[in-house]
Amino acid sequence: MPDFRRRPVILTAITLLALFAGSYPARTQTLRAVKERGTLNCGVSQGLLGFSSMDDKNAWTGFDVDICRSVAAAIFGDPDKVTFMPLDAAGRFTALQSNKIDLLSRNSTWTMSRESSLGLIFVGVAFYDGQGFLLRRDTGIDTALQLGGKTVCTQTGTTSELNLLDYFRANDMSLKVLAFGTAEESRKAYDDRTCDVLTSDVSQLYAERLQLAAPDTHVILPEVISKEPLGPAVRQGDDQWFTLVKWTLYSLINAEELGVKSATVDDAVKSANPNIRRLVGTEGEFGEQLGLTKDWAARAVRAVGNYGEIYERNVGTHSRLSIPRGLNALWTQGGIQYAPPVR
Ligand SMILES: N[C@@H](CCC(=O)N[C@@H](CS)C(=O)NCC(=O)O)C(=O)O
Repeated sequence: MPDFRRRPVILTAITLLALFAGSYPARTQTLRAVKERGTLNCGVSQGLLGFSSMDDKNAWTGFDVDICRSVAAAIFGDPDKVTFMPLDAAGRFTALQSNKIDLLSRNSTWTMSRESSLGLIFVGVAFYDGQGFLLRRDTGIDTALQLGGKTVCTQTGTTSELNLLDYFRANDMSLKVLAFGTAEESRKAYDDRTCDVLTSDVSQLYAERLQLAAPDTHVILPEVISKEPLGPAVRQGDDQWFTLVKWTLYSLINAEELGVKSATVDDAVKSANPNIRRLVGTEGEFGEQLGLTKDWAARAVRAVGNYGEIYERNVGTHSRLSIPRGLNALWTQGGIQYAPPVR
């Protein structure tokens, strides 16, 4: 006689099995979808000089944009196979959660709650940043500790908004906060003196300052009040995609360390150095293990350059922003950019 009491147990087991079988492909679905679509959907900011903005030919350009392009080049051999989706701070994570984008590369800070409660995962740190304050030089203020009572502009849905309150509370200072939906709105409010101070990641303050009428009349105060490790993020649950994006970023950093540049990738293929050989695919099957071809990293570096080239071109000494490398120098050069080895 059948034991009906065991039925619920069996049914639960079957349901769990079906769920497991059904969810397994999720672990590899992003790369497949990107390949089928023929383009990478990449979320970027709406217009942040040096990081993601449109150039005079209406092409997306910048540091964050180049991260998107490097992934497209690793997959397709073509850095233009990217559909850029400009997103504001408040909408960027939902765009990733709802599959609108495959990758978020938008000056986003890696924090615990963005992973523990939003279902996202950061692949690494592309840019070590921190929060700062911008204000008019003629105020004569030279330390953030003199900002008590000021009106400060910031952007909603950002870590900047949260750190700002922490900093003023910790230093027992009052303030008035004006939080806007976009960077442009905050900048305008600062420009027309609705607020006295603009706060954001320091890299963004460099960018915003260039958009003001007389950039030299504004200063960035020396205090950096937070850690803002900015990096690309993906959805949790697709380990193959996470690994692919993470190692594409690391390949750019490793390429700089190994002296492999956009213009020298073809020579690197002939190198006798085993580290270079593994990076560019002359030795090993690292690309295949990612679901790509052996020259995945060579394609990425050929298309956008190594990490140092990307940095200098967009935000460093070869750019209008001219942000010193600082923490973003390689660990071998006094910074903390350090990529695990390709091996
Ligand atoms: N890194 C911070 C701040 C990111 C952020 O969105 N900052 C604004 C303030 S300037 C911005 O870059 N906006 C660019 C845009 O709206 O296009 C975070 O992840 O919350």
